[in-house]
Amino acid sequence: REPEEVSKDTQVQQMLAVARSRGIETAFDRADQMAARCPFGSAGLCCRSCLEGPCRIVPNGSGPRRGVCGSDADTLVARSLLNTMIQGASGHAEHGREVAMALLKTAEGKAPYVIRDVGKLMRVAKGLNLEIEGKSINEVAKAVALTALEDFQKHEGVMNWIEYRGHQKSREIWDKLGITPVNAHLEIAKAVTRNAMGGDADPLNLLLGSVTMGLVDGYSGLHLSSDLQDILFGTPKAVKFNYSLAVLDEKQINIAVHGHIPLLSEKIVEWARTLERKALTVGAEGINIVGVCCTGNELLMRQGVHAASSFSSQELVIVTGALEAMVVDIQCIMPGIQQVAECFHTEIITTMPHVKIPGATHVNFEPEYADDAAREIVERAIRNFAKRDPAKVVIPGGSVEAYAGFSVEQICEVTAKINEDKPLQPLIDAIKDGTIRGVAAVIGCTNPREPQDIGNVTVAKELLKNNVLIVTTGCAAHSLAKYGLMNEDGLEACGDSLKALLRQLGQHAGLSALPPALHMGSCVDNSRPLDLLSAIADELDVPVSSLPAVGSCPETHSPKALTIGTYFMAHGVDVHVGVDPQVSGSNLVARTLTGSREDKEITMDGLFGGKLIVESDPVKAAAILLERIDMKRKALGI
Ligand code: BF8
Repeated sequence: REPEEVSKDTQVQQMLAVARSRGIETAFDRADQMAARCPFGSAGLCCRSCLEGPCRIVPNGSGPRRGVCGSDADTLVARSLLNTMIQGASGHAEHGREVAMALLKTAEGKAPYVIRDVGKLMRVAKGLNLEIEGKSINEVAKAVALTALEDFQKHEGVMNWIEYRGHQKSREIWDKLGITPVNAHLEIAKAVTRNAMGGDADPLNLLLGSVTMGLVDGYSGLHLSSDLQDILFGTPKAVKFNYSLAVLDEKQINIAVHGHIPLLSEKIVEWARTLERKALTVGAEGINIVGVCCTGNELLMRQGVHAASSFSSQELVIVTGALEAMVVDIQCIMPGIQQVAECFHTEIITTMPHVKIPGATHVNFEPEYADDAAREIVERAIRNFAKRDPAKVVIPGGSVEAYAGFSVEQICEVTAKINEDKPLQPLIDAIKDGTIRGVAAVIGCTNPREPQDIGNVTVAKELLKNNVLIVTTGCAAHSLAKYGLMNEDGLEACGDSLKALLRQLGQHAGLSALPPALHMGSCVDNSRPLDLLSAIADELDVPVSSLPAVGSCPETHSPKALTIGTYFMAHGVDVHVGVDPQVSGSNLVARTLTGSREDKEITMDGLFGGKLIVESDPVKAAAILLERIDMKRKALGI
């Protein structure tokens, strides 16, 4: 593909052309080389679960219809989907556990962090039914951390974070189906076991296992991480940042922070400030931290750190030739960054013992020694500045201003200026009278196989022009920021009633208007849209599934995005994916997920009220989402 075909972003196009002219290969090139997709894997019909195989079933019906053990296509596809879900849930659960350990060590005085949001700590403690009277901040923090860690240990009951955050009306359905998780690690181990050769062969039962993974992801991953990160680093408030590859600064030492957990990157921001003067001694004007992927989202939400790239173009940040270090933690880190870095002076620094890349430097991160690791990394970057080759520096021009930081707390702070007693009421009224036709969470990734940003931006614009309010997270948020949907210019994309409302609400936030796409954070912050929906559902005394709300993942690549989508569907929210979820090898599985079976009561839609919508054309996808929004409005009588 030509650069114009791989991305809507002209800076990405420019940097891809630079990379190609220098013989540097990136994910976009590798995606082209992988253009012919394996027909078995694409349909979910390849099984590598044991040494009788690998077995594969031909999607078109010719050849054997069962694997050696007797598993048919339905079982293979359901197992393959569950494998994907296990990966997604494990990634987010591990994120939550790491943060819980950091909070525990902070509360015990063993890690160099401070509790930045004591109010949120107390609210979370109360929500968990913990005693706070007469307790010190650290005592309460320790109790919250230990309650979080129980969600990886307990053997009876229900995960504490589901008791705390789960919507009661959804809980009733999960409990009745026997799929409510007890503890994240136990459920993940069970899912791996049931998926192994000789385990669960019932495709519908396996699909319920996938829903459990969605709930593990949602509660031990998303909610738990957002809550604890807010406690440690502060609950996001409206903040301005810049987006684009142009946020790299030729005159400064540039450090990219990439991955997901903000434990180390927050410290890097701190140490960059502390060591600023040292940068001057090597001829730089300062130290510039830029964000990539969800670590980038975490830092921009709380500190206004500028964001350079979403997932698919991560290697191009290095191709600018102006990056002294790229520091990575966990998830969504392409090993390809090392090959690209070897063409420049950039040092790739891995930081987690279970996420290493051959050829990269490893600086081990433990919360107890966070300062040592962050200091060493910043000092390495300062030393690397002298190795930069000015002849190789190409930084595109022009970046976009954007506003982020829209936590539920921040949204309610704005709406409380209209109705102090019932802050959600202005939003509910707007939904009821049609000023807001519906709410859509545009979330998920960018994928090197897909044209970058086109799906994310098109779905968002189609919905905005129909007065659907957009909330956004993850790399989709990067896409929307780039095209002005997080500043006042984005109002042009909105229908009249939504535009007027955003202007009215903006004045209460000290802005000329709220941005049409409200940036709620990283992928673990997909807890926030559901917290908002749960609170609205409570006010209306209806299930979340009754609300005119949808999710859309137009450009996903990650198992995590599919697990997040399942967590939304388990609450009754329809979810669109624009990329093939690789389940087409089984009609039974595909139609159960998409709600197109005759016996509706055993589809996702019939059981939970929300279904999967698979549509690669973003305009058609938006039309389907609007139909579903209108259907739910009608059922609600609004
Ligand atoms: O957790 S959106 S590409 S960076 S998986 Fe990855 Fe997808 Fe980006 Fe964040 Ni989420």
